[in-house]
Amino acid sequence: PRTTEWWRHAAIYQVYPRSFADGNGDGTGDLAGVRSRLGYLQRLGVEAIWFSPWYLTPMADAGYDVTDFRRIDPRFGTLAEAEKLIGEAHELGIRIIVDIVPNHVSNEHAWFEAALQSPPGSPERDLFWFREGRGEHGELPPNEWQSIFGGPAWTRLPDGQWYLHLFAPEQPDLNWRSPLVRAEYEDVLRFWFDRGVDGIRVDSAAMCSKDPALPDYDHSVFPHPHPYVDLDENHDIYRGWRAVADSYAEPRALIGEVWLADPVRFAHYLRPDELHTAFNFDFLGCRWDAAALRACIDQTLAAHADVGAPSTWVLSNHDVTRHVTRYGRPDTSTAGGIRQYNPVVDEDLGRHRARAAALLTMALPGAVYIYQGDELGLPEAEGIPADRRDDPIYHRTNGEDPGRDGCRVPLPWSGGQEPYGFSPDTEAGPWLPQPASWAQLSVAAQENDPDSMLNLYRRALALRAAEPALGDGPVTWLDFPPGVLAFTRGDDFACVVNLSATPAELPEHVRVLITSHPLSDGLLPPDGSAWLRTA
Ligand code: TEU
Repeated sequence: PRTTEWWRHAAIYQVYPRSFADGNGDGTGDLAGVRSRLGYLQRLGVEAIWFSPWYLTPMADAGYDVTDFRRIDPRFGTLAEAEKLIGEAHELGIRIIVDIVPNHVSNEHAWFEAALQSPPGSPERDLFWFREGRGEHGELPPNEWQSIFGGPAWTRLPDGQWYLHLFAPEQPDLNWRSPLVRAEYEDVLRFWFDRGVDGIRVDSAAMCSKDPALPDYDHSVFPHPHPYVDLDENHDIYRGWRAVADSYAEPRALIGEVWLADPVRFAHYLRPDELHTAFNFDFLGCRWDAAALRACIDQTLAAHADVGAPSTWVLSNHDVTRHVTRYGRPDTSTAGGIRQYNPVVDEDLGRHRARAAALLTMALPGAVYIYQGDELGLPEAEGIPADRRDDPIYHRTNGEDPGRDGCRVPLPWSGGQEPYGFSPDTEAGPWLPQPASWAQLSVAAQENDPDSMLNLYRRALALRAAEPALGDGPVTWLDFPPGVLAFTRGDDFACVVNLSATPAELPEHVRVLITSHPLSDGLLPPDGSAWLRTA
């Protein structure tokens, strides 16, 4: 069923502005590029677009280091263009979600520049986490916390104080105990809601509050991999944001990036006075295995039922290895996880499974997310030379972790070689190199192939939008042989996903609505899925 609470059932497309489409030929994606392809997104059948940050940024962490939330980065365009884009998308029936980053700002943000100019103990420094170091001369960091990107989570200033950054040194963490920080972000939300934005994706939502004692944690006692994750104080922040969102006549949604393994603590963020939905990273990281997926789906639905929130299903994003590559690991026991570490990958197997996974995610209850390029069946781009890599994770781990550039390569639209229509023909190449093999994966190459991934997504999204049983609502599991996931939605819709190694029989007297692969003698092939009309 579909209601005005669009976040409960929408098909949401993530645009990573730097790599979607380049309108001015400088090799970097921009809002002009997106505006010229809104028709493509409408034709695909998406109901909302989530933009990764488009704000003024030095690009130390690809835009997640924000200098000013009220300005569009000149690489992407202007505020006027963003407002036009919002209007044009609404004209096409597409909602807009912007990405807000509360945990930190850029080290070039006015607040941090003021803090650097101010003495220890000043109010300017109180907006962040500045501390004296340990050791005889304060030469050791205030605690042993490690940055998620590698290395210590502290950087020392010439005046001897250290400041906290859970991510890159260019991303100083904000002190959310400060009323100034809370007031500013609630005003930023109003700034975008006032401009017609329909939703906010909340970056690193479980990490904003810290125990002011900044203690080292005994990990045998405190289970979180990162000690600073998920303190109850976070919830106060989002109760304030929820009050802002609920003050608008048109429904505005708060969508949390909540990296929490504990489903109950995860669901706490989705209580009726907090965030509306959150990304389901358990499902994203789940290996391609029927029992594992079934357990993950059941756990997700139970946790969400407890707080009355809609679930969400996502397979890829700008932080993880693309799922065509993750699912392409022949050993399914390693076919989950969020980033690959040079395993053997069978790309065709991965794409085969990704087709089945697309129908699975679109049939499950709740909202479904599509990362740009999922609809083309793009794999992780391999072999990006070190001097072209941009991700601080790669650089801070000296390549130990290949980082996230491989899932951020500019999309292939047409043509037989770089820039594959991503940019108008100019001498400026795309900001990351595109693989030679991507010619046959481009939009143009798939446009008229009825069996392409692109047309599978188009057909499935159109069916999903037209099927009253899909979107929000219950799911009932059917008993099938091991390795086969099957469930019904509403009175007469079923989805069957065959993760076993042998063809699977479908129920009697059904009409097949769509399959990820042709049936063979009426049987569903291994790694295949189908939607059925049952009555
Ligand atoms: O990601 C938060 C986050 O924790 C991820 O970085 C994740 O832990 C990691 O990438 C996978 O191991 C958000 C954004 O999605 C990410 O792009 C930013 O780099 C990060 O916050 C800092 O803003």
